[in-house]
Amino acid sequence: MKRSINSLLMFAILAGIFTSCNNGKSNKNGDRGALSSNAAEKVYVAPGEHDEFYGFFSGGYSGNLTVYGLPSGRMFKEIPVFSQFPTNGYGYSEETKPMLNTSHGFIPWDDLHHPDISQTNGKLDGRWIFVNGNNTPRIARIDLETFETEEIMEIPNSAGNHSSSFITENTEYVVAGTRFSVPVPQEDISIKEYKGKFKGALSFLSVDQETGRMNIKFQLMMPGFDYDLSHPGRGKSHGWFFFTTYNTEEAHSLLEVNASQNDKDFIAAINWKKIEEYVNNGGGKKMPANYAHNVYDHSTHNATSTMKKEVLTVDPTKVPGAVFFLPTPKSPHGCDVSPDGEYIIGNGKLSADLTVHSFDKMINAIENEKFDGEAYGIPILNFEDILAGTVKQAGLGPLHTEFDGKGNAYTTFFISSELVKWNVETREVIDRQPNYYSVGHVMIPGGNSAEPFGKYAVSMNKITKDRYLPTGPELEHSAQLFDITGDKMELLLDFPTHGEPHYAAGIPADILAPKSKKIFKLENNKHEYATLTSDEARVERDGKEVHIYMSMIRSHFTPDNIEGIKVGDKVYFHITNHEQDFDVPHGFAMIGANNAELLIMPGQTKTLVWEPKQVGVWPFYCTDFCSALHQEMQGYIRVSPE
Ligand code: CUK
Ligand code: CUA
Repeated sequence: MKRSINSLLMFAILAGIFTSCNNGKSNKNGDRGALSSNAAEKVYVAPGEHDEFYGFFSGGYSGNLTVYGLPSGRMFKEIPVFSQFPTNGYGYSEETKPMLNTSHGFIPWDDLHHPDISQTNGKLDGRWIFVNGNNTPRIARIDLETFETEEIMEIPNSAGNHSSSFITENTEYVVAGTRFSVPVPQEDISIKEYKGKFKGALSFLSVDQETGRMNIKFQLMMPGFDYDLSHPGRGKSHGWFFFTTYNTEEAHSLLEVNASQNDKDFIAAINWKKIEEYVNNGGGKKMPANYAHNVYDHSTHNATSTMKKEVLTVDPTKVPGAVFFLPTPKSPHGCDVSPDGEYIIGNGKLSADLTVHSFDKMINAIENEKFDGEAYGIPILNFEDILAGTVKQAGLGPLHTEFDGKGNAYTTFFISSELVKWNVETREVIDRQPNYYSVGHVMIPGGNSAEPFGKYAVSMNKITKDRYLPTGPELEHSAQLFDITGDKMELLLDFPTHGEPHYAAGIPADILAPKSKKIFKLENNKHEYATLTSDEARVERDGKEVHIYMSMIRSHFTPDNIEGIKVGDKVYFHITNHEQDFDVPHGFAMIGANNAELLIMPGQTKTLVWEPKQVGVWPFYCTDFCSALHQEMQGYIRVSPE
C-alpha cells in the first residue's frame, strides 16, 4: 500500500465520509439493501416460540451487556456489569456496590467492548461470558446460569483495556491487552519521554475451571506500542495468542504525521504456553501493584472487594522463542484466526487489501530463524515468509472478520460500509452486501471459535441515520441480520441495539436455555442478614444504625409497620424474598431513599440504605407487579425527631 492511497483513506476518515456506499441517495422507503423476498418468514418467531440463538451484545458506553434473540432481534435482558443499574439495584444495593470498586475508588461506569463465551476444545460451552471495561481497565465474568455479573478484576499497569477479553480454547486464560502504553510503574514524567519508556502490558488471567475465578497469572511487558485487538490460536496454533498493534512509531501524539508513517505495524505472536512454563518454573518478576478483585458469591448474595498488592511481570526478551512480530500493513485493527487455527487475518484499517498470514509458515520461519531485524529485542519475521496471501481490493477500511465454519470468512469494511464474504483458502471475494451504515464488528454465533454456527451474521453498525423513526439527534445504533446459508448473503432484518455494541457473542439457545432456569434455594441462603422465616423478621438498633430484617412473599412485607426510627439514623432494609417459584421477584422502594429500588429474586436477600431527614410517617412499596394484591404490598415507617 502506497502512502498516497493511505493519505486518501485518512482523508476519507477525517472528512467523515462514512456512507460512501449510499452516495447521497435517498433511503426513504426505497433502498432497503438486498432484502430477501421471504425475509419476514425467516425472522418471524411466532408468539410463544423461542429464538434459535442467544446474542450477547456489548453495550459500549452503557457499561452493560444486552441479550437478544436471533433471528428475531428481540431484546430479552440488559445485564449490568460496569454501571449502576436502577432497574434492579445493581451497584446501588449494599451487596453489589463492592463490584464497582477499583484502585481509583468507586467507578460506576465503563466502556464495554468485547464479550467472549467460554470454550472447551475450541467449542462454545456456555459456562461464562467474559467482557472488558475499556476505560478503567477491568475484566468481568458473567455467569450464564444466573446471567449475573459474578466477578470483576481490575488490570494494573494497563490503560484502555481494548484487546480484551478473548479466551484460549479451553478457557485456560482470558487476556487483557493495554491500548495505551503508559509508564510502568506510573510516574510523573514528561509525555515527550514516551518513546522507549512507556510499556504495553499484555495480561494473562488464568481461569479456575470449577468456579471461573480469575487470577492475573502474568503480565507481559511489551514495547510501548498501542495494542488493539487480539485472538487466540486454536487447533494447531493452540498455545499462541495474537495481538494487533498500531503506533509502532511510538508517537506520543497520534496525528497522522506521527503514527501512521510505518508502512507496516505488527501483529505480536505470543507463545503463552512457553511463558506459562517459564513462570511456573519461577520466572518473572513480582512488582507492587494496586488493583481490585471483586467477587459476587451466590450463597451469601454478597460481593466482596479485595485490594491486590502485587503482580508478576515478564520481560519478553527473557523468554527466547516466546514472542515474535509479524509485519502487517496498515495499522491493523482486528486480528482473527480461522477455525482450523492456520490463518491469522490482519485487518489493516487504512488499507484496501486484507493480509492473511499462515501459522505453518510462521512456525517454519521461526524454526529456521529467518528474521528481518528486531524491535526492542523481539525478532521481526519477514513479511513475505509468513504471508499466505492477500485478499485484493476487498473494500475500504477493513475492521473485523468472523467465520462460518464452511471455509468462508466475513469481513467488515467501515469506510466502504459493507460486509464482504470471501473464501479463506482461495482468498477470492464471493459476495458483498452494503451495511447501513459504517459497520464495525460482525458476529456469527461461534464465529470466532473452532466450531461456528454459520447460519446468521449480524453486522453492528456505527451510524444509524435514516433506518428508524428519528428520536432527536441521539439514535440507538443499528444492527443488521443476514442469512449466510447461501452463496449470497441475504439481508433479513434491521434492529436497534443499546449503547454502542462493539462486538457480540452468539450461542445456540439449546446450550444455554436449560441451564438458566436456576433459582436460589432459600435454605441455601447464607446472607448474614437473611430472614429465613417470617418469625425472624425484626428491627434491631445499634447506636444510630438500625437493621430491619424483613421478609417478603405474595403479597406482603413482614414487618410492615415500623416505629422507633429517628431523623439522623442510618436504616438498613435487609429484605429476603421467600418465594421459591421461577420468575417471582418482588421489588422494594422507599420514599426519599436516594439510591435505586431493589429487585429481589426468589431466595435472595438484598439491602437498601435509607437516611431519613424529615419526621413523619413514610411509605414503602413493592415495585414489581407480583399478584392481584400487588398494590396492597406496602408498609409505613414512622420517623421521630432526633
Ligand atoms: S473495536 Cu469497536 S469496531 Cu473496541 Cu472491537 Cu473495532
Ligand atoms: Cu410484591 Cu408486588
